[in-house]
Amino acid sequence: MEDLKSLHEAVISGDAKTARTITEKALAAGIDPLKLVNEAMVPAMDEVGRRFECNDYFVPELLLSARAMKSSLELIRPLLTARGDQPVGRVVIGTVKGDLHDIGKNLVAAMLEGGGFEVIDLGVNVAPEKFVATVKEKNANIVAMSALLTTTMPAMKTTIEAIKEAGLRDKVKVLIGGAPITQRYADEIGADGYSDNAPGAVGLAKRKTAAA
Ligand code: B12
Repeated sequence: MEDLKSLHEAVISGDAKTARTITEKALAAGIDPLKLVNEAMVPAMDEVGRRFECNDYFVPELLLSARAMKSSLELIRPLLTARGDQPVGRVVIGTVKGDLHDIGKNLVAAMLEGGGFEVIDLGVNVAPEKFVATVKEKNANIVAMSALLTTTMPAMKTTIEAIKEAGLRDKVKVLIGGAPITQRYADEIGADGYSDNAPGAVGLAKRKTAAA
């Protein structure tokens, strides 16, 4: 499909304007927004990551690609958030302390909203105390954490510990994700669930709230 290919290329080359224009055009033509995300944008960011690894790309290029991805996602996000009146559950989501990556987290947040959850998005670089305070304040039943750096993964463990110390561990299910995260790591730090993709995060959130 021509639009998918050009969107893929626009994200790789960090051309936000073109990425947005193609997205607009594709959505107007009735292309499934999820198809744009899963078949053009996510593979494009994978390619950007690969180029970064081989030193073909550096941080400025990453930023441009991330910006292109965001400008396109701005158009897609509202379409993923079809909703009923009663939220299925309330999720506090954020990228953990020290970590500024938010593309995957934003996708997960949008898909959770689309799945009928009320989502409180704390953004990036979220301290454990902030997660805890928001769970209390908003009476949330899910905490969703994202980490993209091996150096920030331990902040997930620290956050779970802070939730325990605040006496809230029985009240919330903790879901984690991000490129370096594995099921094994989730088990190791006592998280309730892990998924390597956004639709998987929604399934997980539904199962975990149903089981509560
Ligand atoms: C874009 C990008 C950036 C952008 C981020 C822009 C932004 N607004 O997010 C910028 C340029 C800012 C950046 C900076 C850095 N980055 Co960077 N970045 C990337 C890159 C290329 C893509 C990440 C991405 O967006 N992927 C696309 C999304 C859709 O995928 P995702 O995040 O994995 O999310 C999916 C799943 O994981 C899952 N998921 C995500 N969160 C959650 C949460 C839950 C609860 C669940 C269930 C699921 C889930 O669902 C998502 C959707 O499918 C990756 C390479 C890569 N391939 O991952 C490097 C990468 C993550 N960065 C890396 C590095 C080293 C850095 C820097 C340290 C570089 C530097 N020297 O300054 C800084 C760190 C800044 C900081 N403190 O955070 C390394 C990390 C290495 C490591 N082992 O830790 C990577 C892997 C590149 C590499 N191969 O070296 N980066």
